[in-house]
Order: sequence, then C-alpha cells, then structure tokens
Amino acid sequence: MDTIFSIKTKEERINILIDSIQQKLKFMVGKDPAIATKHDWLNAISYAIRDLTVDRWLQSIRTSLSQSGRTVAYLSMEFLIGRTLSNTLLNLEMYDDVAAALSKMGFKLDEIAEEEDDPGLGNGGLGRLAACFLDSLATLKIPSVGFGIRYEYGMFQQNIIDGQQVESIDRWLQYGNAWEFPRYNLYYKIKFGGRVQLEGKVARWIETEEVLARAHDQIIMGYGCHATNTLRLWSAHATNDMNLSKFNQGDYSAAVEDKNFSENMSRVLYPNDSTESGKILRLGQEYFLVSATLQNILHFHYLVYETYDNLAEKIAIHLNDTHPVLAIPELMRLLIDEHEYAWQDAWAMAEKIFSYTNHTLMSEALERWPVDLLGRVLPRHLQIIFEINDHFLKQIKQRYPNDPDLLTRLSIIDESHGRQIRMAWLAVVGSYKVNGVSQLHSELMTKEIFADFAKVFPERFCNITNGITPRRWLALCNKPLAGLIDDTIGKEWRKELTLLSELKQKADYPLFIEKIKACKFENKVALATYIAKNLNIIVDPNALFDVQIKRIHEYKRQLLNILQVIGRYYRILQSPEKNWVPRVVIFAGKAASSYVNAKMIIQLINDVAKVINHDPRIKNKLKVVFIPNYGVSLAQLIIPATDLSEQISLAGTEASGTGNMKFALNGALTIGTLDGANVEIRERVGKDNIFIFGNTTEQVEELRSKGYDPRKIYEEDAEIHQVLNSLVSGIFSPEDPNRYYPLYDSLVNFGDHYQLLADYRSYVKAQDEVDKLYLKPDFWAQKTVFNIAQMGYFSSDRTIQEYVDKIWQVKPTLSSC
Ligand code: 26V
Repeated sequence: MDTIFSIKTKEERINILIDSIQQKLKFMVGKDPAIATKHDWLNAISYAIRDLTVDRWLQSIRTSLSQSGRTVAYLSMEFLIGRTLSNTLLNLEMYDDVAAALSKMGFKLDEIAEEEDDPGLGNGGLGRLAACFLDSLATLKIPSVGFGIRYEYGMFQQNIIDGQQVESIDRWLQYGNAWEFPRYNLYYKIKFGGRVQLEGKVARWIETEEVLARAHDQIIMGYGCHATNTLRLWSAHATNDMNLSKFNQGDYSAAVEDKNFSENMSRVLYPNDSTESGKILRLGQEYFLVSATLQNILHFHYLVYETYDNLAEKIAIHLNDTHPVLAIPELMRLLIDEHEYAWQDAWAMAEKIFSYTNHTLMSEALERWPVDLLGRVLPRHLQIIFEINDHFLKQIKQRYPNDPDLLTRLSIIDESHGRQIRMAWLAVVGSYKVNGVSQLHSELMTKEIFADFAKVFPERFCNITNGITPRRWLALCNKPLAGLIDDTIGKEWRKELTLLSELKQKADYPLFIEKIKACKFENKVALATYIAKNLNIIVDPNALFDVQIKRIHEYKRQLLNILQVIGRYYRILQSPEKNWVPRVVIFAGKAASSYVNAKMIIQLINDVAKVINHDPRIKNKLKVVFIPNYGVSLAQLIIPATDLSEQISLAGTEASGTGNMKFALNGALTIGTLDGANVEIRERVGKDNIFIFGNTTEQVEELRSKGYDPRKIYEEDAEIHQVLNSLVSGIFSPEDPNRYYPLYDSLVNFGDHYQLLADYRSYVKAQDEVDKLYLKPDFWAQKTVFNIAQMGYFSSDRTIQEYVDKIWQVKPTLSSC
C-alpha cells in the first residue's frame, strides 16, 4: 500500500483510496455500504489511512534498534492528542487526495473527520503539552515512546443546563478506536498491597493483589519525513487466577466484582481537583502506569542486550510532573529485588536515568501521599523511598553539618503534616535534571519551592520554555492562514517555524494585510456558524472576538474577565451614543467537578450572558457566549477565529500557558499579565504589539506582604463598587439573588486571594487600548502579522531540541527521508 505515495496521477490515487476504503468497510467494519453510518465510514477511512502509516512505523522501529543509541521514555498520566485522522492526513500530505476520494463517494471529509471522538485523556495544559511533544519527537526523529494510561473514560463531558455545568461520562471508545493496536500478548503483572518479608538481606514482597497491564499502541507520525513514534497506553485487566476461588465456590458475582475492581485501574481519568475522594485509586493508577512501563523497558532492554548494566546508556526516562515519580523506587525495586543488583549500583543507575518537569508552583497541586497510605498500597516502595531519603540526607549532612533545619526542609518525608511523602522532593532527589516550563516559572521554582534544592544541586535545574506543534496549531486548524503563508514564504515553516519571521517584511503591503484580514474573517464566520447552530446565539463576525478558553480556575481569573464585562455593560448603558467597538466575549472551559467556586464562575458567566444578550438597549455592542465542552477540537475551531487572547492569570501563578502561544500564532493579539510565557511572548513581539497590564510578580508579593486591602479598592472605585454590588443585587440571578454572594464575599471580605481588584483598573485601561486599536483595522492586522512572524521560538520542535541538548543527550535516528 506504500506504493500509493509513488503514484503520480491524482486520479489513480483517488481510485486506490476509494477501493481501499470500501474494502475496509466490508472486511474490518463488516457493514454493507447501504446501511453504514457516518461512524462506520469514519472507521473504514481510518483503517485505510492507518495502513499507509504502518510500513514507516515498522521501519522506524527497525532503524532505531539498529542504531542502538539512547531512547526517550516519556511517562505521562495524560496525553491530550486530539483527533488523529485529520492530523495523519496532514502528515502524509494526503488531505486533498482523500477529500477528493470522499467527495467522489458522496461525502465531505471535514464532516466525516468531525465524527471522530476526541480522546480526552488529559486535564489541560500538561496533557496537551505531552501530545505536542510526541508530534515534535517524531518529526525530529528522536527515538522515543510515550507511555500512559488508556482510560476507558476520559475527561468528563461538560453540559450546560440552566447555566450550570453538568458532567456526563466521556465514552470516547464507544465506537471503537481504529488507531490503536491492542497487544493482547504484551502484558505485565502489577502488584499491590501485601507485605514485605525479609529473607536475610533480600526483601520479598508477598501476599499481594495483582492486576494485569496490557499494551495498546498508537502510531505517532512525524511531519514531512518517514519517522514515526509510538504512544503506548496501558489498560487494566483482572488476572485469570485471581477470582478462581470465589468462582469455584459458586460466588460468580463476587468474582466479577473483583474483576471490576482490578479494571478500575484504567477506568477513568482523574480531574485535577485536589479532593480527597478516590485518592487511593489515583495512587494505584500512578503505580500502574509506572510499573507496567518499567517492566516493559527492562524486558525489552534485556532481550537486546542480555544485561541491565548499560541501562543508563540506552534509556532516558522523563517524568511529566510528579505523577509518574514512583518510577524511581520501582526501578530500584526491580533492579534490587528481581535482578539482584546491590542498592548502591541500582541507585547509581537511577541517578543517570530520570529527569523531571515541574508544571506548577501552586502548593495545592503539589502531590503528597500520607506515609501510612503509601505503605498500605506499596509497602516495598515505602521502604525504598525511606532508603533513598536516608542516603540523600546522609550526603547533605556531610556537606552541611551545622544546618539541621536544612535537613528537615530537604527531607522527602514531611514530618510536620502528619508524615507525608513529598513527591516533588523525591522527583528532584532522583532526577539528574529538573526543568521548569517558562523563564519566569523556572526562576520562581528555584527561588521558592525548590530554593533549598537549588542551593545544594545548582547544576540540576534548568529552564525549557514550552512550545506547541505548528502542524496541528496552524497547518491543520487554520487552513486559510496556512495557505496564505505558504503562498507568501513557502511551506517550510511547518518544520522550521522561525521562517515565519520573513512575514514581517510583508506587513507594509496593503494587499497582504487585506488577505490577513480575509483569513481572520473566514475563520470568524466558521465560529459564528458553530455558535448559531449549537447555541442559538447570533454573533456578528465583524465584532471583536475576545476569547478566554482554558480550565476554569480562580488563579486564571475568568472572574476578572466577566467583572470587566459587567463594567463595560454599565458603561454602554450610561453612554449608548459613544462609538463602542462591538465585542463578542467568548469563554470555554471545564471546572473540576468538585470545585465549587469554579462552577459558580461558569454559572455567573452564563447568567451575565443571558441578561446582556437579551438587553435590547445593548443591541450588538456586546455579546457573551459560553461554549460548552471545551477540548482540543473546539480549540482548533475557536483559536483561529480569535482577535483578542485573554491571558490574565495573577502574575506568578500560571507556570507557562500554551494557549497564549497558539493564539498569537493564529493572529490574535494578547491582553495579559506578566505571567508564565506571556513574558517571553512580549520579549519577542515587542511591547507595542501586546497589551500588558496588572501587577508584576514582585508587586503581587509586595502587596501580599504589606497587607492587601481589597475592601478599600471596593469602597474607593465607583465602577468596581457598582460591578461587585451587581453580584449581590440579583440583577444577574433574579430567581436567586444570593447566588453570587460567596464570590462577592471572597473578593471584598476574604482577601481576594488572586488580587482581581488590584488589577481591575489597569485591565480596563488595557481593554480601552484594545478598542482604540480595533478601530484601525489595518494597524490591528499589522500587529497580528508581527505576532505571527515572531512565534517561531514557540514551536515545540525548539522545545524538544532543548530537551535533547540539555537533558536527554539522545541522537536522532538516521532514517532516510
Ligand atoms: C494535578 C493533579 C492533582 C491530582 C489529580 C490529577 C492532577 C492532574 C494534574 C495536576 C497538575 C496539573 C499541572 C498542569 O497542568 N500544569 C500546567 O502545565 C502546562 C504545561 O506545562 C502549563 O502551560 C500551565 O501553565 C500549567 O498550569
């Protein structure tokens, strides 16, 4: 089937594709074309296209084995890869052929592609970053495998009912998954519970419960060359023998219950709300991923090298946040208990194998496990963690004999909070490199949470600013703009994004500016159509599309945005005659299911939308839209249609952000604080091409330490006063006037933790600047060109190259392309 790539005439290629799709429908899906559903066709097409990728995949694996360099194992509890069909067609450069084939068969490719369910195997930024990395790793031909969990249910589906978020199960696998290869004979036993018995010096972990981890592989295609990678996801299954005794006693249902329990291990993705419920299962999942992956790595390593002595020369294991950090004690356990290595030798290897990325400074998101809980689930690992801690603290004591406090602060075991294991500490102690995800974040990381570690291991810390893949986040999601860029500077930018800088020279050409505006307009029409069809709200594509899409969290300050919208509403009512720039303010994002305030913010947005959108005095000057069920595919629709990108977290709270990069790359201007990667975006686009407002990290800290008094601002600023009062006057919730009292209270009476009121004024001022510029469409468009042109740095290809150079020390395979 690879031959299709060498066939010159389009007609012939199209006929081969049609034939192949029809064969797949018949032999893989088992359906008659007369009764096949859209989903059946989607599966048939996906199988046909998948076939075109397999030879390259197998060849890549052969090549990397023959070159025997280091391989990267990227361990992540989350991979938000988005839809695969359209991305694969892009990578194979077959979009047009397949669209033509389908059109001959009476289908529209885009409609069929939209039938594919988004695998929602992640919460947000961290999971999407992992997916961008897979794309770049393949494109840069870095031998690597992504390891994760094949959750049966991904991130919940968000429905908005009466303005409120209502969750439902995400059955993303309900129509099957044409892209995965289940490896029925590739599985490992994962042990839990039990106890440790010492036999002389040898520890034996006995009386355990067991679950099987089975591999499912997906091909990850690189762009524009034949390199591919593998994403290996583990699913949990009951072992065959575990239910036997109950089964034999005739207790069939108890036996099935046990089976269900085991399979819960990969049942559902955990939302990142720091609640207590289900915590044990979450720990189980983390260990499940780690144990399956390490057994798999060691198993194949031994098959090739017949020793583990050279493990560190052949594998680099990267920990995406602390979620997979149990990989460190698991490697120790496998080497010591199962492969008879001495503790010191095993540790010497571990110290050369692991690296770790920190993605958040928020203390509530830093993982900690109570010692007794971990001891119950993983007694042997608890011992090993204590041994690692002793070994580490002994070294520190030698270096700093007179600083017992330092030892207490550095100890992996936190004795002050009811004996907890600080997983981030374990990650730092066991990794040879630790990185943050933006300059500012990395700096704060070494000044704040890891300050002591940075003192004892200064060479261990580095920064690698995040990036995004230009394939999905421009070539695929924004065909009009990608086409215009191709016509202007050629197609190479897909692999070398810094080439976009050539666009700067075009910013003075009126014709080019007209074309830029036309691209944006086309994308806005597409989004307006979606909003009309799905939400029954009519928005004018000529209005300024002002967008904040991301997880709903207090630190991201969607509340500040909606407060500013309320302020604007009042100002329009006050001076209706003014030349207001029509705006559509768009929100999307999920709140963790138990995060009460975040859910209240969603409801407030919807309540405010209801009032403003129906107020005849406002006409089309202001509209508010909340688009439900945000995910990768919706992002692909919304981002290209955006004029203004809202990146307004409190300075010092957003580690990097990656949405900010996607928007700028797609020709939106940013309004934002000096937080995360916004700082670096400003450095590159220049301060005149971005709207920066609000306090800096230093000012935030100063305000906090001096004593921040939000009530004073509330009392002194008339607009803020009016806006906040509207929350408790019932204007937006007449049926329940007290509904938003808790939000009001948290701002005015409970310290306004994220300092919304402190930044409100400068935010509104920046929004006024936005309006002024939007009234000069050519200037606006020119600034968007400067943004697009300067986004080269934020390609995840650059990010991955930095990981390769600074951390992994791995060579690309020398495959022919
Ligand atoms: C925490 C937890 C806690 C327990 C339950 C499951 C769970 C899942 C995720 C998290 C932490 C999420 C950290 C995260 O997503 N950080 C984001 O990482 C992005 C990529 O580096 C970065 O752009 C965002 O600024 C940062 O918030």
